[in-house]
Formats: sequence, C-alpha cells, structure tokens
Amino acid sequence: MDLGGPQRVRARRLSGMRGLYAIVDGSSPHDPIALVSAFLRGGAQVVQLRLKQAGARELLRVAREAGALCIARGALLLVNDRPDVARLADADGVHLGQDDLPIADARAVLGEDALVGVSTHSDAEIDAAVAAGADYIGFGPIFATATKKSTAPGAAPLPPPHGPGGLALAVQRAGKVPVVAIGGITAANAAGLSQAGAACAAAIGELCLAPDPEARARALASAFGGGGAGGR
Ligand code: 3NM
Repeated sequence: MDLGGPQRVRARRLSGMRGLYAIVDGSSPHDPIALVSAFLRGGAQVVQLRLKQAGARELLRVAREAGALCIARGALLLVNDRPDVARLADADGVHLGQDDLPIADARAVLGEDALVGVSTHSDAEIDAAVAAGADYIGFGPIFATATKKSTAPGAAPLPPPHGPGGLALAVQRAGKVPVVAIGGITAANAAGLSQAGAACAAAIGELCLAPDPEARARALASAFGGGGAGGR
C-alpha cells in the first residue's frame, strides 16, 4: 500500500480534499453508519465522524465500518478529536479543534501518511495552523450556525459569520493550505463558496437533521460544485 513513502501517501490523500465534506454528528437522529452511507451515495468526497458523546470503543467500531464504506467510494474518512482512533481505524486523518492535541503531537500518534486538519476562526488561528503544518484548515463560521457556540468548550464564543468575502480572505491567507468552509452552509447558500476558493463545503445541521440525508447531500454537493459532486 505504501508505494512511495508516507509523504506521498499523504499528498495523494490531500488531493482528495474537495467537494462536499459531510460531517456525521452525534446530535443526528439517524444512525451514524446509515448517515455515512447516505452521504457517500449523495456524493460526499470527505466524511468526518464527530461523535463527541461516543466512547472510544464505539467510535472505533463506527470508524472501522465507515472506513470500509469510504474506501469503496474513493472518499476520505476523518475522525474528529481522536488521532488514536483514526490510526487504529486506518482512517485518512484527524480533524482537530483549538483545544485538541497540538498538530505535531497528533501527527506523532498518526504517522506522516495521515492528514491533520484544524478548525480556525481568525487570522491568528489560520497563521498558527499553517505554521504548525496543518494539511488543511476548517474556517468558520461562514454563515450563522446553531450547531456550535464557541471555538472550544468553555472558550471564546464563535465570532460573527465571516461571509463569502471573509472566506476569500482566509483562502488567500492560508496560501497553499486548502480551506474547508464551515458554519451554516446549506444548498441555498453554497454556490459562492467554491468561487471564494474553498476546497470543500462542510455541513452538519443541513445534512444530519434532514429527513433524507442522501438527497440533501446530493443537493449540497451539486450547489457547491468545486470538484465532482452529485454521486458516483
Ligand atoms: N465548526 P452547521 S461552525 C463544527 O466555525 C463547526 O469552526 C465551526 O454546523 C467553526 O453546518 C461548526 O450545522 C458547526 O452550521 C457547523
């Protein structure tokens, strides 16, 4: 599997960071594996597991099952917060919040072939994530969101929405590091985000709370465009 060294594997994984970045959130009424399947059928190219209430054993079980589904579709699987679980499940990488492990430590657990992404909300956080070697950054909130209230539990509240204009500035600031837009993204407002330079559009509420997550994922992937939406 590791044909060209870990850096090369990481670069190949990074080239898959485009299109719909669908987050499987623990607040959803749907079963996590059913959501992963629905998102993949709807055209998600990246799936993140964000099951904050799940124990490590349950998260690992879901991550292994989700990993097999993602491989079959050629999509990336990322695990929120937990590099140990990401490694055990052979996921493509981890997504870190501002209060999670530092990037270098997450990479030490995961190895050099895995992706490490970080949530950012300001110029200072973008600069710090880029300097620390993040493979991609999440940037938000782009629009108003009811799903997340603060940059980290007990920390500063989320800043006001940056809008597509703020997203374009963040993309410029991040340079070569791909930017995943997040916060309040729906099929109705996603069209301008790829034009602003986002590699991916990420969503929770729009997808996880929908009665038909597959149809909603397809609509969002299609509205965002940006690299192969609409199911494969
Ligand atoms: N991170 P929804 S906003 C998980 O700005 C998360 O870093 C954000 O959920 C950030 O799509 C957010 O329902 C919530 O708005 C995204």
